Amino acid sequence: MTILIKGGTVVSSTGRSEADVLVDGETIVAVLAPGSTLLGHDLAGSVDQVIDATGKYVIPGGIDAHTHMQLPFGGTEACDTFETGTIAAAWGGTTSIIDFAVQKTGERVEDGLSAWHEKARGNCAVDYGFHQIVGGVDEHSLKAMETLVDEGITSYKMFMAYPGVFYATDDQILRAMQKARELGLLTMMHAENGPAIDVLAEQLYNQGKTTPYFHGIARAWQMEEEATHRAIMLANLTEAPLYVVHVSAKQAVEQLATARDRGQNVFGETCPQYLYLSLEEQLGAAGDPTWGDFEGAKWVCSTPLRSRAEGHQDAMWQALRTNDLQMVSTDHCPFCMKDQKELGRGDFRAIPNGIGSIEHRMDLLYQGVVTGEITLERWVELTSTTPARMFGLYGRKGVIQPGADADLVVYDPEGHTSIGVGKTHHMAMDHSAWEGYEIDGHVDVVVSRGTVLVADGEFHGRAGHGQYLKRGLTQYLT
Ligand code: DUC
Ligand code: ZN
Ligand code: ZN
Repeated sequence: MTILIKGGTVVSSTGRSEADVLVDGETIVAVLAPGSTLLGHDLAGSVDQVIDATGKYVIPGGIDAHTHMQLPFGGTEACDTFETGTIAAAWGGTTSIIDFAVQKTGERVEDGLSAWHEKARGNCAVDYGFHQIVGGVDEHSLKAMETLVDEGITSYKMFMAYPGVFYATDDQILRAMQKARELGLLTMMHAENGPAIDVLAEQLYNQGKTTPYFHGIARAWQMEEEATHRAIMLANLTEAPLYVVHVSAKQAVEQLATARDRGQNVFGETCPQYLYLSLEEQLGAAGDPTWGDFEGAKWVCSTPLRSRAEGHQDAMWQALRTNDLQMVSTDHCPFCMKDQKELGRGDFRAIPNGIGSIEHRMDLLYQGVVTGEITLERWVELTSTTPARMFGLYGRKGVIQPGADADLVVYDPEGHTSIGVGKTHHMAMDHSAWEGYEIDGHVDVVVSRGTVLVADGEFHGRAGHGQYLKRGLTQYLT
């Protein structure tokens, strides 16, 4: 099957140009100047399919490097399966995800990993890879880390939060980082001081402060800044590269920026929710007729939404411009209000943590181009090119060039996307965290390894098209 994407503006992380993209099978084989006769006088007439991209952008498929399909959490399980979550991803222009295989404390790393392969295999509509959550550091899990690189898993995650669930102590983190340094693994860190947060949360609860808003109060920015600093220091000592996930506090960014200025290999991502949503407007919401002052549960996630009055959202945009933060992932971890978030009615501590955004990341970030927060090129860099480089996929993913996988999105800057249930909602949640958001652009066509997944407002893909991505070592170190 050959496809010619014709007449569009090809956008990369470093520039844009008018060009036609020729796909043969699963691969991009040529990027041609418009009207080029290099491959014949009637290329359009000789291919199997022509996609007209006139007036539109052609970008490399999005890579969401932080998702949690079917994650068991908070007494329930994230409600998107690998099938529903990756179909929603495709609708939104994301053609690769990196999910987290989980080793819980007391389990073997190998068993956790094979359970995740079992969940994903044959069920994904787009390509998928794994990071490994190491939820219990002991001699056995440290030994098991040695096999990860061969499995194509070159990054692992630890938690400084969630005591009793995923929590790692400083001595465990130190030992894991030493091992990661030896193996070339990238350490991903959930940086919040979990034990201190649990004390604050209990105190608030005992004072009768039980609504979702207090989730954000308990998980104060000081808890994020402190843990980020501690992670950076442990990484500095061990010389292990560090990637801090879901950064939301401006003070945490300052810690990252200081370390980067020192030349340390320290990186950070933020997520759409920390760019647009806030403690005051969402966690404190009480307007939904069904949920009343429990409405804020829709937006309970960790790290939490932060106060707009304190300027965290503006600081996240700024950090994306200055490269103090390098990427935007979703931390897609969807729970329904009914039967899931509801578990925490009357006690914010029992609300499953997570927001679902996989379908809207490309659009929400594009809106940042429209409003002048980031450039068009930076949009591509934050959502595709850097994720590919950070997690060892670059060359194959994250770029439009001959030899790369034909993962391509035709994006219409004259189009429009109204986000909300019954409009663009293909995720499994019974609500949208982004209800009412309007985007001045539209994902028109999505191609994954040469197969058209989305076109003309219809899904043409299938569960099982997505393949497991064996990743190389990070390509982003300074
Ligand atoms: N944060 C969330 O919001 N959900 C899952 C785990 C996490 O760290
Ligand atoms: Zn986390
Ligand atoms: Zn996460």
